[in-house]
Amino acid sequence: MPRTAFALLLLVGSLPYCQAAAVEKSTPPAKPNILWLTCEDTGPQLGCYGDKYATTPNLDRLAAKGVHYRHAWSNAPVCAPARTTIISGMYPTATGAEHMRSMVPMPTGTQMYPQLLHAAGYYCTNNSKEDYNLDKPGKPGKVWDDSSNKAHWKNRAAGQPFFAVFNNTVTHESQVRKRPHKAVHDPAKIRVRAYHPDTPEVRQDWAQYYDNIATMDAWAGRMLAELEEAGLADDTIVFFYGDHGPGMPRCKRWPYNSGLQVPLIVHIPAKFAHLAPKDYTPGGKSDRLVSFVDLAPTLMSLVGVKPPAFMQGHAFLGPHAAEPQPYVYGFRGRMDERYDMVRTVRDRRYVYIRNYMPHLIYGQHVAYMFETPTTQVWKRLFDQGKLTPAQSHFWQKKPPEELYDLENDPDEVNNLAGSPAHREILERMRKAEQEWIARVRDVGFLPEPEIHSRSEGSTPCDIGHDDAKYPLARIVAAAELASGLKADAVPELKKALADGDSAVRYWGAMGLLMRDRPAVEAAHGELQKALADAAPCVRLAAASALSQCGTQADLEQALPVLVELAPPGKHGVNVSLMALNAIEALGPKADSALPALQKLTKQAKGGGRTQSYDVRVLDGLLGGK
Ligand SMILES: [Ca+2]
Repeated sequence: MPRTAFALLLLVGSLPYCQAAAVEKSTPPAKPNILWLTCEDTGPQLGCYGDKYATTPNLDRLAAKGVHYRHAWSNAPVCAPARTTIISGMYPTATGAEHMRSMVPMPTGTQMYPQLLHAAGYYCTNNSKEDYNLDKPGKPGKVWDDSSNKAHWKNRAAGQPFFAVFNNTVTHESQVRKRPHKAVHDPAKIRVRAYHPDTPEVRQDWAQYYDNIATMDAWAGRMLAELEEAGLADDTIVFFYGDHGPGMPRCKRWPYNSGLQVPLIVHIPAKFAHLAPKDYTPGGKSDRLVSFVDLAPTLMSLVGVKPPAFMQGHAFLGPHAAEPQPYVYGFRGRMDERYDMVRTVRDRRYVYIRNYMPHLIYGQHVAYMFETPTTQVWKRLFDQGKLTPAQSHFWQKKPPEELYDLENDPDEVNNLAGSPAHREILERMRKAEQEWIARVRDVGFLPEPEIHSRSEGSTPCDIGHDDAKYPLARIVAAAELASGLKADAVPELKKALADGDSAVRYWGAMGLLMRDRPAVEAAHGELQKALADAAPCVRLAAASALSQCGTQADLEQALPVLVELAPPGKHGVNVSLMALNAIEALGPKADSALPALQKLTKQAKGGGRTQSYDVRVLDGLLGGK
């Protein structure tokens, strides 16, 4: 060793601590560890968000040294599609993964973000909920080094940077209604939302929700202490967020702000100040609009990797941070056993909602949601006619469009879609929604069975980008026409039934169903012809229209078509589920079909991630018969 180098080594070795630190500073900064603390079903009901009723000292302390986002959205108001958005960095409406507990392959040429973190040298763990509607590519271990209830950053190799997710479940919907429970937060002091009735059940559920948040907060405190005790707090960027809005009806599962707004706190230690945005100040608030689709690109940016082009969100931290965006987006597809289709856009002040199935009430009977006392008492009071208009809204059919001013109406009960004073805002946000659909190539305009059948041998996202296989503009136009509910659209809807594309024909039949008997009578011949359509979804929509809105003779002709589509072994579980829903919508008019359905009880089991959704509808249909 040359003498000078040896001398330098001796010198460095004997430097006092502060000078050694100065030497370290001149070397490129190490990669940050990243810790995500997440929890179930939690909106921004934390002290740091101004909620004085909440007991969240640990998260408030984290927010006091970090930044919290005032307008963070989960994109989806329910677990699986929300988590699917995060893992892929893409909208599930684009990947065909929007429906609850469905399963589709990842688009060609894409990866789940932990795979990209691996490539950047990270040890990646998930403890432990996944719930992705996308197949994990490769063998076990390819996406996560460990994804289990044992997964922990402690198991990484010496010196390896880590990315670790911990998901707390104590705040889950199922725990809000768990009884017996003695409320710690005083139910008398709850702010009852304008859409909920003020009853003891509603107050108890909300109080329990806040109790669970306090328990979760203590857990977050322990997770942060563990990091501190390991001497890693200065080397670790911490995120905290909820996976979608509160586990209460009209919060969870609905793409209002009440279902999509989540708390998001980020703490960047001083060592990584260069990764923080310019306006980052300890204890600061950010007005930037961010959503789950932005998380994967933000992670890429934080570890120094340019977000890949397939990711549809925008990094909001690190060297690859994009400019703030004017809107965030939300959606709702099938929730458990019930179909629906909604798209949502918000800016800092307004929420715009487009309902593509306005003929269905908001509060369809999702069995799991009806286990919550609030849901039960709310429906009972509606049936008894004891609710105000704002409280009744949830149990009625939807308008095609909704617009809410979050500044003046935070509970979103005063629909401004018809307000002349808000016309320009409505048009601007409607345009933003339509541009988003076109930009990401939203494949949700296909009925769910066709998302799968059209993409056989490929992926829904891939075919979604192929105009020959998915003529998006024509299909969206048909859906807009159908669900816009304009009475003069009937001739166009009749024409749609003769279209070469089955999804256009489907929306044609749906549009007639949505307009009830006069439209069904006007298109009687076309609908009868559609009962023999080659596409099961078109037969289903036409049979629904004729059986629900037609004459007794129409019912007798159409009901057997629905019964034929009902066995899950015949056209797949999604067609079966749609057929069972259509039969159920007929009420007592479908009684003659019940013996045939009785035979299905042995076949129905959904299978895979759809679990027993078909069984739930069948049980409802056959209940007591
Ligand atoms: Ca959840």
